[in-house]
Amino acid sequence: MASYIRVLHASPDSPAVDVYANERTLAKTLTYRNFTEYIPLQEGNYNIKVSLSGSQGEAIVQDNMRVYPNSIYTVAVIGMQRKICIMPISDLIASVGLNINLKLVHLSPDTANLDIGLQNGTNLFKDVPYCETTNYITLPSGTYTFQVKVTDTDNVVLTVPNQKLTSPKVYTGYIVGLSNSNPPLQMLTPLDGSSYLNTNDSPSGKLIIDSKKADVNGDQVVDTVFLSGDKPDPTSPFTENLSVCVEDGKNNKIICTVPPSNAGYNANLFLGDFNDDNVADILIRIESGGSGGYLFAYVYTVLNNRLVNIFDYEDFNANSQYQVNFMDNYLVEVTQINNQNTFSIDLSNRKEEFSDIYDENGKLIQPLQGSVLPLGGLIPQDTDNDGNFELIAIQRIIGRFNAETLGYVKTTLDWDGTGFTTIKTEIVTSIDQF
Ligand SMILES: [Ca+2]
Ligand SMILES: [Ca+2]
Ligand SMILES: [Ca+2]
Ligand SMILES: [Ca+2]
Repeated sequence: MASYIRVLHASPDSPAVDVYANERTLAKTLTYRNFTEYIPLQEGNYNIKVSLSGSQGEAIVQDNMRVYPNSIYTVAVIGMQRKICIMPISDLIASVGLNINLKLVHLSPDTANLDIGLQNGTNLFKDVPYCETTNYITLPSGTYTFQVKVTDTDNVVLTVPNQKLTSPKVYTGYIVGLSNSNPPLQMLTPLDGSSYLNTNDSPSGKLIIDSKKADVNGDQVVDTVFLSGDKPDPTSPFTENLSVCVEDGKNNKIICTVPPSNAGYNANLFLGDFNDDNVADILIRIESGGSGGYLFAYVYTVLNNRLVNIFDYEDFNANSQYQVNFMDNYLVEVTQINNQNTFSIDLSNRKEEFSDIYDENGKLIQPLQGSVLPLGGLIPQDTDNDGNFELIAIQRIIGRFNAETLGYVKTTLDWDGTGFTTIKTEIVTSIDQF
């Protein structure tokens, strides 16, 4: 894939603008503090032109910009309207690693050089002048309160509380606004494109792991959904830093999201309608690997040009917990903790396997428990033949050790208008019964 570019409107007193790269529209009616999505652009020289929205395209500023191959840029429209200018910012990073990467850009035209640190006094960026982009620093995942001070003073000009930054992602903090007037100073911390875009051969380039086509935003034009990530060992099916992106078939704009659990094996996409609006949604399944055989799974739907999560395996697991007790006469009782529904499994055809835990009369020698494992499989199936998919969730029931499979909990989930609800829970003894 090519290079990517997005636009930030950071000119505090300017009204909405339109931004063009040669003939291509990058931004339409973009207002202060807002970003466009990243738009793919071929390498080359571009004339970047900014005009006030509704002004018939007359430029208020224009500048030339070289777009290098496999690059990612944020083009900021900065300065007061009478001195407006265009500032290309490279969002490319050499390697993402396991931590958060953060850089800072100072875009407040009436503010002196800045020091940016944490509330506990740790300084992160020192003496950053207006129009300067810092290098990336790394931080652990966490919720941060940033303090912005005028360099070498104790004058805190901005406190930015509760910034939840999660790894392994890349962020930029943009300081926008004015110190001495309105709009006030503010820090914007969007995700950088290098967290999820694929630029192929770039140092941070990600591989396409899977891609599928369907209309996912309901405009009748087929879109492309792709799952991209890194493959640290090319001979292994293990992938990490997975992200899912939708390329809008109509305008080639790309929206992406990073699933909370985004590393594992055999990651794949399935497109189909789950929430009954006759528009395909996106199911992502990633195997954990290891002996447990767990599955990380998410369903996303496109709503107002955003990827909205409508199924998260962690919520499913939290609501699908069971108690497993061996009972007399080779019976196992499986009780759903939430609602006390009880099922039983008959092991009388496997007496030999369990001869050491039962006496000759079939009485349990001592109390013994098994367990129901977290989600192990998630199958899209139109169980009621009405044209949309339900989800069949599979959890393995084990006895004394992981390899001792007693059966499976099969849960059928259906969309109820606002979320997935369980319409049926069954115990099956063979995997063929799915
Ligand atoms: Ca579409
Ligand atoms: Ca749908
Ligand atoms: Ca159905
Ligand atoms: Ca349904």
